[in-house]
Amino acid sequence: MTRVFSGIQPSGEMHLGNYLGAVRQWVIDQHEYDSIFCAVDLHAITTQQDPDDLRSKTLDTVAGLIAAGLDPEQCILLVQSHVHEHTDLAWLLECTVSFGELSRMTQFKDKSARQSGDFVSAGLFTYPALMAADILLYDTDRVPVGEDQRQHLELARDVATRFNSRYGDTFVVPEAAIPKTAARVMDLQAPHNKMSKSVDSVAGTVLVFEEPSAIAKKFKRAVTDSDTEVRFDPDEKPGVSNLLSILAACVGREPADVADEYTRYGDLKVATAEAVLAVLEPIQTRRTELLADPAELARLIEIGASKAEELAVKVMDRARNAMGFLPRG
Ligand code: AQP
Repeated sequence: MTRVFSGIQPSGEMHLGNYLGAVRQWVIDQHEYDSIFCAVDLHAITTQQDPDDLRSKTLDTVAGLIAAGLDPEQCILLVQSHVHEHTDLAWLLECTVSFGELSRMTQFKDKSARQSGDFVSAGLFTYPALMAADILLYDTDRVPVGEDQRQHLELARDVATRFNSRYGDTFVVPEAAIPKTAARVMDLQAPHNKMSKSVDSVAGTVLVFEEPSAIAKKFKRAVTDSDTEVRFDPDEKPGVSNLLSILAACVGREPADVADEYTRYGDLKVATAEAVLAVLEPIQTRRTELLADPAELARLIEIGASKAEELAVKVMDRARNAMGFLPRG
């Protein structure tokens, strides 16, 4: 059966881009494929995290994923740091990827430029090797991600192919699965930038678990342009096109078709906010219930770690043997 793997960083609160670009597809995939989803806390520490904050955000992220529809009976849902094979394999892959390849990653260039002060962690630079390890560790065929992860996915494929040709067939070479609509949800205040946890743009970022009235207000204030025509044209009209993409993704239609129904920006903003809230409100209710029972959440997290570990150990052994490490007596 096709194996699916994907992850989300608990470096901040889940936003609409995470949900429409990735998590929503995961909820569908768990019913069709053998699926593994992960709160990638080891990725989160590539930028500095407060320890208490990281703990609570990791728990929040898992609760958020279950509230969004992931069923721990139907998929494996784990916290990355609970399965140490992720970091074990990452080192082997760091030695299989080149400095030049990592230097070309646009996310590293963007994120390192945004770091305050001079400190840029080495982990931020080598992060794509850890991401490749996450994926390759589970013999993954399909990786549902937003458009921003395409380059990292290509790198994971290159690393797998290189490893297989140097050391013999070891890893499955994965494919990206990127949604047709809302693959790159943009910041409502800066529609040339993607909506992101790590960018400080409160008014431009719609959080999945934010108060409905605050969400409606953010859409009302979304940046459009000085023109008045509602048309899907991401290059010329990024703000309006972003609203159309979000609306289309929420109602299951194409952005260009949805555009035909609006002549005024104000109406488009109201309709988009309503469509988003219709999708988010049931998720918000479920999450409140889940967070009220931390013991149950801890139990589900432990089950996910055990199931994932069982799979990871086998692939890790295969990779170690292929590379020539001496087995323990
Ligand atoms: N704006 C987005 N539109 C569509 N998909 C998105 N994803 C992220 N942003 C968008 C997808 O969500 C999944 C989890 O990604 P992440 O945890 O890396 O999310 P982030 O919000 O992008 O977090 P950061 O810290 O701000 O990360 P950077 O700036 O490093 O990307 C992924 O499948 C991602 O594609």
